Amino acid sequence: MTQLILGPGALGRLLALRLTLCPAGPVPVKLLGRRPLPPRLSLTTPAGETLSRELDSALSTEADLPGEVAALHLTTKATVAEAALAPVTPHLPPHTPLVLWQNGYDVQPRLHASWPGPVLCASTSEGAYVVEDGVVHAGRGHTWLGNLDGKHADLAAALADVLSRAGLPTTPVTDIRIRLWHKLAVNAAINPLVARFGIRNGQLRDRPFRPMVEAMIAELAPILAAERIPAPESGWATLVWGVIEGTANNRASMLQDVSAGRPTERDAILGPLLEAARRHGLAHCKLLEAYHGLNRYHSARA
Ligand code: KPL
Repeated sequence: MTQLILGPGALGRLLALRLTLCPAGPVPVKLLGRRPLPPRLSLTTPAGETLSRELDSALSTEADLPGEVAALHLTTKATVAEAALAPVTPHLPPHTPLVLWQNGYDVQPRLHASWPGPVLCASTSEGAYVVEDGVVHAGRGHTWLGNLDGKHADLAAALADVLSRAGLPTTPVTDIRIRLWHKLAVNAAINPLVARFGIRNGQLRDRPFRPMVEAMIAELAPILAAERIPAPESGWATLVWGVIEGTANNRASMLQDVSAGRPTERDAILGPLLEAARRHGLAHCKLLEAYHGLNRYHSARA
């Protein structure tokens, strides 16, 4: 059965190529996008090796879908996830499992409620970026996979096995909601700041940015507590500074979006925090509101 991947950005290409190149034998894959893809795509591994393969790809607007779909992996940005899904949905059996790979916590609860088949969410720390003819797998990470209600454990375990064998280590979990919120908290503390000031993640360790990160964490922590998201054992600050350290050389995704003039994922990352703050009657969230209020395409030099 085919793994259908909708969204040929860095993550979609990484999934498609890793599955195709699976050492235990190629996993059937079809990659869907809005624009035609080159017939051959290359994967540069973290060790610097480049492998290229022909991939089965198609336009997501066409009904040319495989008969038997193991799962539909939605790998677009959160900003376009539902629009990308709409033209494909009528051509799939309603029981098709859907796997959501988006950042933040915006489309996940909505599609969890509206998709007729099983829905899993993935949270990944794999690092990858698009190059013209493929993708660079820049940093190895880990992926967690689960259903927001802790259901479909067998499906999560089976898919985790397929991904792990293909070189993307994946663990099925029953607490994916908490893991998505943890990643959201890290993204909220890092991404708006680096996008606003046009800096790499590591520069947040220096003045004048360091106190800005601390102020963001101070604003986030009570909202997460009110939302009953348990803090990591070592605390939010340790989690955030650990990610900043580990990704010091990165240009974060929101900075890349801003630099390329694309809409940012501010609604998926800051939106749920602001919504939770309002719902729990928490006082004015000065920083979150200010960063959310910046233009959708705000300039890194604004
Ligand atoms: O996930 C990231 C992103 O760029 O969106 C971080 C963790 C901030 C790493 O760059």
